[in-house]
Amino acid sequence: MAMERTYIMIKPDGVQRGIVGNIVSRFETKGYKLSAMKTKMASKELLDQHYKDLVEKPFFPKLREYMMSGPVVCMVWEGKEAVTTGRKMLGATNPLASEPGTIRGDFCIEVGRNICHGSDSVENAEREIGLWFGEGEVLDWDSHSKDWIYE
Ligand code: DAT
Ligand code: MG
Repeated sequence: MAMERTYIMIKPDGVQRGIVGNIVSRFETKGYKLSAMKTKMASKELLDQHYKDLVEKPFFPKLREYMMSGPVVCMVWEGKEAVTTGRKMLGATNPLASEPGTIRGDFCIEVGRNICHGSDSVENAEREIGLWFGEGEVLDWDSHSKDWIYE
């Protein structure tokens, strides 16, 4: 079975508003495996790399300022189709277009305060995990639930 890892990050508004537990709980109860988690203050350089395709956009300075305004929670979740499913669980980039039941659909209103990030491809997930986590921080472990989650 092809297992994937995705990089999920709770942005400063998600941390400030106390939504960390709810977001972690959704991925946990879905059946995904937590491979890494930590709090961090994002640096300008790290954000420029993370959002490398967006640095020329007019909204980028505000996005960077928002992302540096407080701690973020960095996580790696692992499981079958974790990247695509993680994006579905987050909802659309613009929270007003996100379906109820998704994280953005349930908890936020504006695109500039959309509380979470999720990798959009397996390739980008690997790149982002490498940016936000150091050697040895992402763990490979066996979940005792795996035979109850996967056939
Ligand atoms: P996503 O976070 O859904 O992958 P993205 O990678 O296109 O979306 O953009 C990264 C973040 O940048 C997004 O979560 C919020 C912000 N952003 C995107 N488009 C924007 C816009 N038109 N105006 C303001 N902020 C925007
Ligand atoms: Mg993106």
